[in-house]
Amino acid sequence: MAKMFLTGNEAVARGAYEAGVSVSSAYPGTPSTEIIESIGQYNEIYSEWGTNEKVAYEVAYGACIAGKRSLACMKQVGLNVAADPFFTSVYTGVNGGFVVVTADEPGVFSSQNEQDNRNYGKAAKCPVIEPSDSQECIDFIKLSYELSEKFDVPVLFRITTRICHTHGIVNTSDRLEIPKKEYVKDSPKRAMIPVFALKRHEAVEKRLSDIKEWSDSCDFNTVINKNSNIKTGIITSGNAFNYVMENFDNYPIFKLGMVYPLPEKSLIDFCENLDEIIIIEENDDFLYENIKLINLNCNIRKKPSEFIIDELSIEKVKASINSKKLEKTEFNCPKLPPRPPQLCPACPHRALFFLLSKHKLKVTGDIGCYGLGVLPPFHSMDTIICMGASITMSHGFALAGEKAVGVIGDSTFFHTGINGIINTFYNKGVSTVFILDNSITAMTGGQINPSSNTLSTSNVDIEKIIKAIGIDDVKVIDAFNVKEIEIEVRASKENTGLKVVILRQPCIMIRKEKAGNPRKVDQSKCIKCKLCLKVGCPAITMQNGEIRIMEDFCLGCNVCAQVCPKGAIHE
Ligand SMILES: Cc1ncc(C[n+]2csc(CCOP(=O)(O)OP(=O)(O)O)c2C)c(N)n1
Repeated sequence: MAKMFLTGNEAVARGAYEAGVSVSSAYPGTPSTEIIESIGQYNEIYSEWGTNEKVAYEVAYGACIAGKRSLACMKQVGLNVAADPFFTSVYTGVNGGFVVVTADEPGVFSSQNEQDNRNYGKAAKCPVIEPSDSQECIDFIKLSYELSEKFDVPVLFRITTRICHTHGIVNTSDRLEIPKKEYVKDSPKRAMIPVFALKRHEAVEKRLSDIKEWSDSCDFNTVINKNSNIKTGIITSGNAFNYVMENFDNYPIFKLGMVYPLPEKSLIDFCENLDEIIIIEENDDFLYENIKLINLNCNIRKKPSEFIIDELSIEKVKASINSKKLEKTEFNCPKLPPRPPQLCPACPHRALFFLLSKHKLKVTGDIGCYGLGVLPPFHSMDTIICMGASITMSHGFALAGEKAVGVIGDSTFFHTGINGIINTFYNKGVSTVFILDNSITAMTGGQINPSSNTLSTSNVDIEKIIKAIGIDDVKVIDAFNVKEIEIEVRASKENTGLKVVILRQPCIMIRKEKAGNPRKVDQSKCIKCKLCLKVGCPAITMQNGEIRIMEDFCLGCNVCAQVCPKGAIHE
């Protein structure tokens, strides 16, 4: 029973290890990424990066049906991509235990929306578990595998950014050695043709009511201060529980570790001698809406509606419980200078965005480091909706009489872009698609993808895929070659078919050496037109009326030198 100091994500990995998990798969996405990275240290668990969340889900689920305890992990929007297998796997049940982790993002630090995936549990009729700290990440993961196998059901394990990234001291245990379960063919249970699916729906409803009954005695839920004299009780879960404990730890508290289905009898019992309860939860009023349906013998309150948006805080919880206005705590510490996110020096995405901006093209964008193309100095992305939407929306723009180029990265291309490009081609769409192939999934910290060259994975060449689809008009260009890219950017305005331009240079974070020697400004030639500032490189500044390149920062991509109209920038 060693003690360790683990983040929630590391604790989920540890929990999976201790629970005897054998197979895990994920697609990276903040705040979930470190789970699989941390699982990498346990040789007993096979882990891989899937090409998207649906793929990762199905790989892990396949291992579960074949008989091994398995795990799939994703960020909240990842479950949208994996929703199809998720819903039906609740019908088809498990063999080895199966847990899917959804890492939600109250506060939207690095996502495209703030969806609350507890709703998915209810919609899919799947139990939802929510831990409040690292210890519970370990304990609840282990309990989740027991729940999964006891009721023959996948379990949705919901964590949020603060739980994922906060360290806590945990007690660890040895790994359970779980033998592989025998695989026995059972098509009526697992092959969902309509006639079988209808039958399985019956089983799903029956199972849900069994889990509901069991939840009254399960180890996920805890009551604190049951005999307090305070007549206002608090029902809470997840990280909201931690905020509650800061100021209201003497209140009667019902801490839900399983937030769906709800333990009705226990909640009725909890409220018996209370005048009112207040429900403290982050994002949607999910618990409130469901608890309202139970016949509780007291008044039920919830947080103010505006707190559905963004994270909760100690102050917001105080304001909710005391029905007072929100007081903002002013911390007495120096304000940090604002640091807007920027593309790195020698980022291979820079030249394209400079040119898209220069030529004022409409751009249907995608999700990756190149999302920074939305911000100054480029202002060049018109849309970012979800992974893969750049290619498909560019096709849609053309159908509505607007020309927009699609811009997508390599990881996102393999994620869902590949379906879109096949769709545009087979529907004879008109579009220019720029694929930024930096051979890595940079945005989430540099995970490998099929474009990466590693010894343990096979490399997939995007150009060969594009050609294999049947698209002849494909070009591969050096991502630092401003002149050649500009030819393609200009040509996109007149394009009458489907053209794919692959811009290739490795991400600066995976280069073994600088792209080139640092550049310098020849002040005698510089006319201070500031065009070089428009490439948005952190190494280029204006000091005392002169353009300067910070030598230590410059990694020698030479994009600024190509942009300078006077040849004033050189090695
Ligand atoms: C459905 C979904 N899954 C995962 C993410 C997290 N995420 C954001 S961008 C990205 C991939 C970026 O890789 P790539 O397209 O190669 O661009 P790069 O960052 O390397 O420039 C990922 C995994 C997300 N936003 N949405």
